[in-house]
Amino acid sequence: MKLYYSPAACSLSPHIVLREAGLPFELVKVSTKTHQLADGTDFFAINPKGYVPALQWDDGEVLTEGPAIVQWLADQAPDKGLAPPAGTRERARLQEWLNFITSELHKQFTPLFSPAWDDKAKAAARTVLDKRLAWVNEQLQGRDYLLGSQFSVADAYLFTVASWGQYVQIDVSQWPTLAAYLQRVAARPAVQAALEAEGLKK
Ligand SMILES: N[C@@H](CCC(=O)N[C@@H](CS)C(=O)NCC(=O)O)C(=O)O
Repeated sequence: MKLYYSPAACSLSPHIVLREAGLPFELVKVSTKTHQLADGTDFFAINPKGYVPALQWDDGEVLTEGPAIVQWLADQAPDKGLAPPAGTRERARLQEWLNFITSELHKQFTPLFSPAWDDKAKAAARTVLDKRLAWVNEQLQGRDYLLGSQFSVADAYLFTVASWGQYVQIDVSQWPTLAAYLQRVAARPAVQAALEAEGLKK
């Protein structure tokens, strides 16, 4: 299968999950500005939504939406414990986190990266993000990962999104539990390998 990605974008989350799961995959880089692949292929022809991540199975069918992709990947490698079994209360907790990260964090960062939003809109997004990240910091107290002691796909997503703070002057060191958590996730070999492959290692 192929993962269409852009360096440091939200596609880093399924990229980490592919490596944590030990599944075979090919990375295909997409420019989120031109919506083209390196060889000039129009990305809209692959994913009409135009955004990454997109996962393409070997028969050509494409799955989009990060939270759906990471859960499907986790279910391909159940022994890795990247998602609790479907139908359990623990799986519902995982989905609660994925939905929170996608709607309350990921999409609040979007205005901060876009020249289309004015300063007032950006300031409002910052206020929401500060509140949400402070709440995440509290939730992580006494836990190694979002679901407890076991790393899950929600951690791959939170790590990806919270790491964007460095690009938009949101200093996560003001939330020490969250900052320590991000270091813990960053230290995982699969995360290091994904960062290296995307050219993000410092
Ligand atoms: N709802 C989508 C959003 C994906 C998304 O926002 N992708 C961004 C990068 S983080 C992107 O590719 N933006 C370029 C564009 O929308 O044209 C998901 O959760 O997967």
